[in-house]
Amino acid sequence: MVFGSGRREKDREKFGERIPPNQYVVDDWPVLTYGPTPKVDLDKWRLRLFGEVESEVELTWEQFTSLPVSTTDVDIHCVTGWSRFDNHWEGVAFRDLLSQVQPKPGTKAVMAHSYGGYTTNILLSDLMQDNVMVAYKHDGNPLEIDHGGPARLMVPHLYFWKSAKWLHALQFLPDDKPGFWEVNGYHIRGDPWKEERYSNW
Ligand SMILES: Nc1nc2c(c(=O)[nH]1)N[C@H]1C(S)=C(S)[C@@H](COP(=O)(O)O)O[C@H]1N2
Ligand SMILES: [Mo]
Repeated sequence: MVFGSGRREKDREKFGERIPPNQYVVDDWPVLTYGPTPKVDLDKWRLRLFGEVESEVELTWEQFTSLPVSTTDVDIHCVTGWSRFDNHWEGVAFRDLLSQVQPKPGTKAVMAHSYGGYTTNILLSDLMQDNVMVAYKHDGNPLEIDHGGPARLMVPHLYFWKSAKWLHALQFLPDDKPGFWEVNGYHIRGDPWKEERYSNW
């Protein structure tokens, strides 16, 4: 294996514009978790939609998986440098999840809350983009616990720390504010194409 800028330069030559600047391609799927991995039984699992919404909801696993199913094939990009091509995801599109609540006028951002306490902020306009979903299957199999099962947020056009594993709640906010890694020096938005890796504020 070639590490460092050599590998990044080679992959840029090989894959061209498909790969964001200064990333390299992996064939395996690294696990990146800060802290312990929470285990959530499906009968206790809930997805809470709260904050700046007309009325809050809490979905059970059965209710959540009864929502329309979407699939998408996308590349994912971790801020530590790896990109993984051609991931096949299955889950509930964020736009379809929004049919469950009515965000109040002026809602700008969402804080994703994970089981275990991890948080990350995403602009509502980013969540409304194509291919954003709460995913529960990857490459045809139920999402493995290390990769965020039962269900994780999946926002492929931003660095992958925005894709909260073990998703438990989406909190609608009047203004954007930093989550866990954003407080600790990561960029507030995290666009890999603009290399928004570290803090701009
Ligand atoms: N709850 C939670 N979600 C998380 C993380 C985490 O530590 N806890 N790590 C983030 C980071 S930095 C990345 S790169 C991806 C990694 O997902 P993976 O382990 O499935 O590759 O999950 C993101 N979501
Ligand atoms: Mo990451």
